Amino acid sequence: MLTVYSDDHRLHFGQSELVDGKLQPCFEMPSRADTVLARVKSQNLGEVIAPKDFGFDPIHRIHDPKYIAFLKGAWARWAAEGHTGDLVSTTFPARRLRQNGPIPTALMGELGHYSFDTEAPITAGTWQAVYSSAQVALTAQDHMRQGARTAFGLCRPPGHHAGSDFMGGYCFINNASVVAQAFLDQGAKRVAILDVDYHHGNGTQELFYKRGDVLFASIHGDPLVEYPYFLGHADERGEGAGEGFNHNYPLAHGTGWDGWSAALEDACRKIAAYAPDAVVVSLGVDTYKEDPISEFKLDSPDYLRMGERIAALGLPTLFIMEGGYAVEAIGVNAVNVLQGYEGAAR
Ligand code: Q9C
Ligand code: ZN
Repeated sequence: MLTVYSDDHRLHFGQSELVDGKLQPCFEMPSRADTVLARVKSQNLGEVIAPKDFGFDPIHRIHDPKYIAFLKGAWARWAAEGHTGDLVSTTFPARRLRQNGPIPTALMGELGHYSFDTEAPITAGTWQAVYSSAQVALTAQDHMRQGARTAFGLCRPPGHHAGSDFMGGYCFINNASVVAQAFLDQGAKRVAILDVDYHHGNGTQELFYKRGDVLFASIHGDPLVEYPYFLGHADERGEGAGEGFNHNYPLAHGTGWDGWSAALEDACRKIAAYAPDAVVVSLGVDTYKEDPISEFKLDSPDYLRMGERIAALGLPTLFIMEGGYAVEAIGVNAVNVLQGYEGAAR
């Protein structure tokens, strides 16, 4: 399996995140991608290539160009104001504040408009890393356009919490959604996105909620008790043309492979019935038993089984890296999914 990877991810290095009222090092750190890349190489998964540049058009198919322009320019504005620390929003337009009023002109106000939490810090190199992460995904997708059955976009930063015009949860551009749209724009009739990250892919759900050409299935911690809290319940089934094409599997803290794989089985049956031309997997491995911010109990061999079940769909499948914070283990776990897939696909 081809892997696409860029060193540019290192340019995004948030200094801290608020945990228990204290600033601690960000869980979403550069060493995550290094660990996964090292495992790809040590297992001889296949060739590793650098991304090509597909420009802004495929990104603008998913995200509001005003949001993207804001992301691109935010650090320069912040630095021009004399700041040196990470740029992080602290104010958000909650219910009964104006959601669609005038966009603030002050940097901090505009940032709040385009954010839903404090967990996507903008640093000096964030834009370049985010842009390259999207190009990593698009280059893996392009490999499949040329005929490959599968590919791995080793994206960092991750993307599935980012929506049409907002960042949050370590995410800025929704890489999985960008490549799903690219498949459609190249002639696919239907694409399924299977999100196996521990957290609900709220951004991806929002982007395709009213559309019938993308099915979204997500297995995640129950939002009653887990981030991102405000989306991801089982009764969210899609709207309008999207009715019946959104499938959420909220699971309790403590869920292990038995409960998790039952949800995967159901999701895979829904995907098979939908008969998509391609599957995009939002590959988070924060379901691991030792993940520092998560509460599922998957073990490393379970990820082989996960890959095998996905392969049994018999569909072209593009894997896009999302979360996973047990840095030592995420290489083994992510590559186990890919090797499980290839073992069964062969
Ligand atoms: N301080 C992804 O896995 N914080 N994002 C949760 C821990 C946000 C996770 C609380 C977690 C975002 C891509
Ligand atoms: Zn996650």
